[in-house]
Amino acid sequence: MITVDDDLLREMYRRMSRIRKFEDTTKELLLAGELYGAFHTSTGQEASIVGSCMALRIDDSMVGTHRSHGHPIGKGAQLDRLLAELMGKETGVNQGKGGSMHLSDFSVGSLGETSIVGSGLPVSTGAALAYKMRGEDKVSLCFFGDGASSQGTFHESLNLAAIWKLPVVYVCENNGYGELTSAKDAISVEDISVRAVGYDMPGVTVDGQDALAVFEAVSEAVERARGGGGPSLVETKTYRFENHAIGRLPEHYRSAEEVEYWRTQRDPLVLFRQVLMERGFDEQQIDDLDAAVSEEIVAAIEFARQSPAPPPEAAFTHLFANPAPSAG
Ligand SMILES: Cc1ncc(C[n+]2csc(CCOP(=O)(O)OP(=O)(O)O)c2C)c(N)n1
Ligand SMILES: [Mg+2]
Repeated sequence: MITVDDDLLREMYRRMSRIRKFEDTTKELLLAGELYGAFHTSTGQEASIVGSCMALRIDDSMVGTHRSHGHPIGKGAQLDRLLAELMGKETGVNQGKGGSMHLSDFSVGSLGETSIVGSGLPVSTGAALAYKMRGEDKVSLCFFGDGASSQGTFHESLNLAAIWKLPVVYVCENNGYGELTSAKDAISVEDISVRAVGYDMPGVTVDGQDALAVFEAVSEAVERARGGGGPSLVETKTYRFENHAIGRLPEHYRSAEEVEYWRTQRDPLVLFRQVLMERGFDEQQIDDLDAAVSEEIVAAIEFARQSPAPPPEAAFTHLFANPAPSAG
């Protein structure tokens, strides 16, 4: 058993609260027309994110997915620069050029994410290879969905990581669906963690709504990776409370009862509140944590709104090749 002190418990709740309020805010701003594009929120998956990220050191790296506003926050990112990025502002973590699905924040070890499902797997495996070759004791963690676990990149990455005993932890966030398709119709196994057997690495399935259960499983995998024991696969069974992307696709593929069940009975923040109370925190202390996060959100919105858009010439910087048209 890993011991978790009060400071860690408090920080876990704070980070989950930051993700929940940040995502609720992005939904509100999107529907109000202040943000635009396809927004895949991680509401409902906070325990999986925070339990995993808090098992890492700040200098360990993490790679996210198309559903990754929450993952950098789980790793400790500032909300104001993240929101400014979603608004396409110059003060954003990627100077307004990344946006919702291409965020990175190296200051907290968030290596990045892309909209290509499964693309993070080889990136995180490559980061782990770099750490091993340089003799660094860092660990690389990769988040991906149940849908991504059937991509070729999943199998290629796990195979290489196992052969080379790379310091990488694969965290499959199984929220039961890939867009509108149920995992039951698309995935050959009930528990994705059993796929680890094919690559001779440990695989475990945990309750993804229980931050402590995730923290414990990922901490064990991180310790193994850092100690030279190679990669692991952790599957977190979770659920996204919102539609695949806000305001985009119809909801007919899941029943209202199912969504209601997860929202009311399996909300990771409500469940963690109970854990805190059992550990001696009182309601007021938890409300105070939420109130402080709300203030942070208000400040982040103000910061993002007030920030300037990038100047037009910024379109020609940060390119692999510079195709800027010549004046003549
Ligand atoms: C290579 C690729 N194929 C298909 C898509 C379209 N697409 C976007 S999200 C998604 C579902 C991914 O499901 P999962 O990996 O379970 O992640 P979740 O959205 O549930 O977090 C698909 C098929 C894509 N973006 N990239
Ligand atoms: Mg999924």
